[in-house]
Amino acid sequence: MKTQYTLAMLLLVVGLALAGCGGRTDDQADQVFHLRTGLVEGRMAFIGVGGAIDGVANPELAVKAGERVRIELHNGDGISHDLALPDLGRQTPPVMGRESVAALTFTAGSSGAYTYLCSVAGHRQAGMEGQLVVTP
Ligand SMILES: [Cu+2]
Repeated sequence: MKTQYTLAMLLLVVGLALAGCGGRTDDQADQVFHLRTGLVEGRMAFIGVGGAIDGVANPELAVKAGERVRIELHNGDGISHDLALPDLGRQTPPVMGRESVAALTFTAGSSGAYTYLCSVAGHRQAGMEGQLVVTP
């Protein structure tokens, strides 16, 4: 029963994440970034997976204004995390349990540097912080 409950919760979280896309799918994003949670040199981090950010801790996510951006957060350490962009009022649901995934899709607005971070208490201070950089 516990497994079924966990599965139901997972489907709910994925459903909510998809609902946040407004019906658009992964393919329709101009930029897709995959970040995996883990430890780098004893500090908590978002670690880039694939492309130019592969293996980079708290990579700078470079996008252009007006682009559709999707950030997928993969749980790599079994600790509860999320990814929040406080300046944009955006936040993924929490990823609880190893290999769970949550995503955030949005259209990049005005140029500037926006902090992304994990909002779980103490995690930003432990290292989970990076920048989304929007250029014209
Ligand atoms: Cu965290």
